[in-house]
Amino acid sequence: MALERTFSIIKPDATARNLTGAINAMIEEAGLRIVAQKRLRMTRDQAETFYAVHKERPFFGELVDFMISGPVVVQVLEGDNAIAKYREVMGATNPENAADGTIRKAFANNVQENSVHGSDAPETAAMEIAQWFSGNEIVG
Ligand code: FUP
Repeated sequence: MALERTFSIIKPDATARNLTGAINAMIEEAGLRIVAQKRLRMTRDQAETFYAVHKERPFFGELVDFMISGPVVVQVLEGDNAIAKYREVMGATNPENAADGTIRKAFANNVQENSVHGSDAPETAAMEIAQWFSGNEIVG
């Protein structure tokens, strides 16, 4: 198995409910290592850049408003097959469809306020990590 890195966000609905530690525990229990982490408030420009792939979708404006509505925790996670593994730990985008034991099943409010983001492929993981972290902030 390949040692990979993926990019994660603990979203404003989760930081508002003091769930950073509970989510980090689920990440670590899954065998993923948090090799970089910082809490910040996204600017509108940063959120629009991050979600540029969804620019034409009807929910884009609301999604950006939500992502800048409160603090987030951005992270780099490392482990074997980290990208696919974290997608499994996160659960389906819509918590109504998320499996038991997943972060979104446990904590998400709805399809928009769904507590976490995780990269969906190696190329997006690399781009997303580079948007938020410089090399010397990531300590594996
Ligand atoms: P995911 O990769 O599971 O986060 O899902 P997507 O890339 O499909 O969607 C990215 C984000 O857009 C979701 F996390 C939340 C938001 N979204 C909505 O607000 N409404 C929708 O109908 C679909 C997605």
